[in-house]
Amino acid sequence: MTALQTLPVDVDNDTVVDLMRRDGAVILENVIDRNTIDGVVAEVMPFVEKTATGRDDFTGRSTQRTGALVARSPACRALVMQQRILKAARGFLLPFAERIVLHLTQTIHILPGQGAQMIHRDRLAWGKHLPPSIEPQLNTMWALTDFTLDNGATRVVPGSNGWDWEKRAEPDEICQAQMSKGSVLLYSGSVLHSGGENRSNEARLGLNITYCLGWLRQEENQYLSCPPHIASTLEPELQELLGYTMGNYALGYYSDPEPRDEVRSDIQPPEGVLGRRPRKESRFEGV
Ligand SMILES: O=C(O)CCC(=O)C(=O)O
Ligand SMILES: [Fe+2]
Repeated sequence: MTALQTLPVDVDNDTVVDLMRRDGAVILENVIDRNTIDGVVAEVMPFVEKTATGRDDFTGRSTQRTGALVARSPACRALVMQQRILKAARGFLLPFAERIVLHLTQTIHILPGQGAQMIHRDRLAWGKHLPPSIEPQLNTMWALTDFTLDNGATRVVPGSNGWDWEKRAEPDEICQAQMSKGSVLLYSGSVLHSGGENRSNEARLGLNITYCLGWLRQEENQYLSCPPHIASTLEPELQELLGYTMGNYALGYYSDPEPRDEVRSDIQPPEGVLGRRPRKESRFEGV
């Protein structure tokens, strides 16, 4: 059985990327400090507490999944842009694209009594249409509580990123991402994994931030989850990760759907969001 490797945060990027290619997953230890974690938890918990539990066995009937975290939580924005992690994500994904984008943001709060999630590959979000040689996605699971064998630490099958699609994992091939609060599990879209069973009396809180190739459709619709009037207040790097810039020479342009100035000066924008929409002269400009 291949074990899941745990590395110090200052390890060189090639080692991280090589392990991602070999095992499909690796843990980086103590990437953020306790104060930063406390800040994230304080911002996300009010939303988590209002989130309904999952609707089926995959989303988890005793699991709360809470998204739109770029719009909702400035502290999460910093983690989306955490440079150590972005370097690993770019090293892993950029052989296959010009740029990466944010695929989803989601806290996963596994409550006591939640059984293990079914083992899966996240790249199935795009069906089986992408050739196996393309790595479409890199996930991060930030431990906002300790991740233990008992409280639902993510299950991972190291090396299964290279397996045939149909091959099943034997129980002794499944590892768990035991890690302390502040550490991060990196795992590819191709590796078999799942949420673990929570047999403890405490909830497990993970922050799943994932990145994908810039030419793929994002799992969480970032234009709706972080609409233009919020996106226009963010740093350029974050705007780019959301997808509010050209993905390539022709990818992602837009035209003003209500060209008021040029065509009908009598149409005025309604109050509210539309009135605050970024204009074409901003960096959101299309062609
Ligand atoms: O909660 C976890 O540890 C993993 C969840 C997961 O893999 C998923 O929902 O796709
Ligand atoms: Fe998953």
